[in-house]
Amino acid sequence: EGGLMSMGQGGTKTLTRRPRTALTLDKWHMFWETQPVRHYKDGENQEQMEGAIDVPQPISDIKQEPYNLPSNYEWCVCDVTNDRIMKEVYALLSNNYVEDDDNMFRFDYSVQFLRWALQPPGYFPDWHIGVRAKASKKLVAFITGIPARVHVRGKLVFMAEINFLCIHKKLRAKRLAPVMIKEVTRRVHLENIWQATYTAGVVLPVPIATCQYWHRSLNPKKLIDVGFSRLAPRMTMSRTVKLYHLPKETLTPGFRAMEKQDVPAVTQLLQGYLSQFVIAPDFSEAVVEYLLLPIKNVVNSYVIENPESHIITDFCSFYTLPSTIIDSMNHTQLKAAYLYYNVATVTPLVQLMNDILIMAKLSNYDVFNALDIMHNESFLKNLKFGPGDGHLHYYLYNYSLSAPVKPLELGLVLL
Ligand code: MYA
Repeated sequence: EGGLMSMGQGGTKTLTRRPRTALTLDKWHMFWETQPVRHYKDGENQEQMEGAIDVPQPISDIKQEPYNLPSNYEWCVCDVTNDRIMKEVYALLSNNYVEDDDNMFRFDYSVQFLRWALQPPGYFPDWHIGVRAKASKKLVAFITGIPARVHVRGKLVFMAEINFLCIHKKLRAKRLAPVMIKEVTRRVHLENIWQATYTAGVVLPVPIATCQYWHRSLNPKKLIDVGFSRLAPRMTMSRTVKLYHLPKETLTPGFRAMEKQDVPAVTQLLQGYLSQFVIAPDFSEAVVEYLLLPIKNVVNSYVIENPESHIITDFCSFYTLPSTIIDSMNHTQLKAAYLYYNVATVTPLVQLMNDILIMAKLSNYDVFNALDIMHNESFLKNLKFGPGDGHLHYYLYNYSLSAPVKPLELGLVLL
């Protein structure tokens, strides 16, 4: 992968769980070859069946004991309500989770964020899986699942969303990941759920879609100082600062933070909007209340309430995911906002997104990130987002699509 910092308009780096080495399509996947996922040999152009690859087993046939780990390690459940355990999870992830190719930035999911992400309505505590060293009890690996109802081409599918797969740097390349994936799969099966979805920067068999991150500088000086982006050719710092300047107040009348009383209206907006996408979550009011009511430094959500009719016409949201700046003199953390779910029915989407940028700027975020999914393409260039250098691949486990999906057909955001 060449040209990390060489994108036209002052290239921007992306932390998108990217492959360290380019994987070729015919790479032999010792583990993935054995799994119910699509395989490259299935032929990309051939017409595929749509639906489950393997049929569900009777629950009584599912292995009752956990998979075997190497003898020095043991399974544990990570109780995310426990402060001491969350400190350990945070320490593992903040030191060993996803980095960019040049090892300049590493995701720094906060404890509060992890708690939010891991306890949606109906979550299963034993899908929060840790691996400890037997002797020292040190937490050395982690993987999580949460339940989700996802529409796939109009069909409602009960799934697990798998995330936060992390193995301590000292234990890499020892084939621990396949055991962890098999173990989370076993626990998901025990709940009679047979499909999963996940995103990764690595190319595995076989992405259903490949998306790109776009970045909108909010604090260009800091982004350039820490090497996240660079000054575009023929641009000075002061012209760059001016270019990304935003108003001090939002522009749309009726723009305000979402409140509990908005949950039914926001749920209706989301259900209406998301039904057009090939892959999209099925949001109940309970899930909307849980995932989208604002939590400081975790998730920000806004609505437009018509000043006369008091009808909620539009909705937008972002989540907070900072990155550690690994070796910087002046700064330790990059404060990033990630676009989450939006619905614009009356306000033009570009205007709504301009307002959310203003909110992020007012709250001191350094950068605003968005994928090219849903209708995001329609405002990215206009609002001075620049393409990042990383891709994010979306996957389904045990579900085959009859055709690959375009980013703009995706209505699902994974954290
Ligand atoms: S994506 C974020 C992943 N985490 C990171 O990138 C953090 C930094 N990296 C690490 O901690 C390690 O490098 C990890 C791999 C843990 C990623 N997804 O143990 P190994 C395959 C799936 O020797 P390590 C996220 O969290 C690889 O192709 N598979 O390797 C979503 C090879 O298999 P194969 C991956 O480097 C996770 C095998 O693992 C990934 O020590 C979704 C090598 O194992 C990856 N990101 O550890 C998980 N990376 O030989 C799948 C490598 O076949 C869920 N590999 O090529 C599936 C659905 C399960 C539920 C189903 C329910 C029905």
